[in-house]
Amino acid sequence: MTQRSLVLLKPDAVRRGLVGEILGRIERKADWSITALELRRLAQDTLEQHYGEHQGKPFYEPLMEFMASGPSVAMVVEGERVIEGLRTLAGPTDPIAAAPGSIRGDFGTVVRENLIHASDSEESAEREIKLFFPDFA
Ligand code: IDP
Ligand code: MG
Repeated sequence: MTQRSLVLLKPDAVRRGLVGEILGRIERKADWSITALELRRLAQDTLEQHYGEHQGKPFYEPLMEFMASGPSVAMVVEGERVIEGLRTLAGPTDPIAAAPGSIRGDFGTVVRENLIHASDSEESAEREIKLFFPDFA
């Protein structure tokens, strides 16, 4: 089942020089491809739309501040079961609970700075791809 997902390598991943490492893990999955890729500082309104579901939660404001603290890498990944596959590759939200071998489990310690975002459903993926890459077919 071919799917697509919107992935963000968050500002901590860029700052810590982990982009190549994380991209490599995504690239090495059989039959997956990166079909759009850009390093950019995410605009406030883009972030508000992206994380709208979390508005009002205690972690929302610090999350917005963190996500605006430096450039991120935004990309579209396409291929066999990428939605579930990327969530597995990333590991659960809390990096301390994430298994070693996962991106968050290998490189993260605090929940906010957990290195990567990956779409959690096909519906989210379509919405997020439109938001981050409006010209993408
Ligand atoms: P996800 O990224 O695994 O889908 P979400 O629950 O959608 O996790 O939360 C979005 C992002 O908000 C997380 O990736 C993390 O950066 C941050 N976050 C979520 N829960 C907390 C928390 O309890 N404390 C601090 N930051 C949080
Ligand atoms: Mg989420």
